[in-house]
Amino acid sequence: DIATELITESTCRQWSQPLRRDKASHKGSHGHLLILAGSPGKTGAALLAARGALRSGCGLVSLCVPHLLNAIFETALLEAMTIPLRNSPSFIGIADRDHILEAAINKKAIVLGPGLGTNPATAELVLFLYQQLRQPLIIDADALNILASHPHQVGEPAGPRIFTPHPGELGRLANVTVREIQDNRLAATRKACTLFKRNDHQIIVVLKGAGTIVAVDNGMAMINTTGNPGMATGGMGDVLSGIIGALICQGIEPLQAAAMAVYLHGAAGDELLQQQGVGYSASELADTLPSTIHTHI
Ligand code: NPW
Ligand code: AMP
Ligand code: MG
Repeated sequence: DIATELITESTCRQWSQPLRRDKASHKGSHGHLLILAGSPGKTGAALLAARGALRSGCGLVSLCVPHLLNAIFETALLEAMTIPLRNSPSFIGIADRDHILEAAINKKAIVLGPGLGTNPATAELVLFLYQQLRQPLIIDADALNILASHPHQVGEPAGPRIFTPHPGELGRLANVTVREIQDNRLAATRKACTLFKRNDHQIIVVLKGAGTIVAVDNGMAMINTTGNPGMATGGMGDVLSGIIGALICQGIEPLQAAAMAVYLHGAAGDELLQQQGVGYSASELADTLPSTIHTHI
């Protein structure tokens, strides 16, 4: 039968060796993450992804931002760098492609989608980057919606692809109802991996929600054991995308990074629930990650 495992503290510890820091390590030793996210009204999503990444130990974080929004990003997050894109004031689009490809050169992973918007020029860019980027790409939110609305234009990926849908987003991608997904979350996640499989590059799907599932295109799937309904609030998924990116940047393989990220994300939520009850925020969850990682890993 096909393997299904639980994601627990002990499984995560088996993968954690790359997180142990050499005494003389420097910021360049822990990877540089590129985030393409945020649009007017949804700058928070990009900031939360960056915060999730920084709080899980990423060496450097850079955000590609439409130039009108640059001051917001630079003021809101001191530790992340920004790359203001010149072609359109308020969205990231295909006209920025050369600038983005250049920015991607020294990055170890790329997060694409939180709060990105679905402008047609943005859609063209997402479809282009899906095929071009060789690094692991974490595809979330509006990037998922864009792929869902252009199924015949989704080409061959040039590197590993990690999809992080909630059931609503997976429903759009797979053209099925949320009910059908929730009735058999494991099968829906496994099937989603095959939907996008085009070549040897790994396809990983993370189906979020209570009991998050992480599946890979060879049939292997894992079920998370952490998390609670206090996490059902805006911005939580945006933080997760940043954690996955940060763990890949620090040298963990994409599949393990996805599984470890959902475990730590849920464990941070569990700690906050215990300390203060429901009502903790996504940015608080990000800020809890250092102690969560210290405790569990
Ligand atoms: P319903 O309502 O139950 O029928 P959307 P979004 C379903 C950004 N954000 N189980 C749900 O179905 C994001 O990054 C920005 C079952 C509903 O139809 C995105 O870019 C923030 N169903 C953008 O906003 C903070 C579930 O999915 C639909 C489910 C839109 O993202 C907030 C809702 O999903 C946000 O992160 C579950 N567990 N979860 C910011 N501060 O900038 C969801 N559904 O329409 O994709 O909208 O997820 O809010
Ligand atoms: P998003 O909908 O993209 O903001 O993602 C929500 C995040 O919160 C995902 O990581 C979910 O797994 C998590 N989450 C939401 N509701 C629950 C729940 N009831 N139990 C556990 N985790 C949840
Ligand atoms: Mg989301």
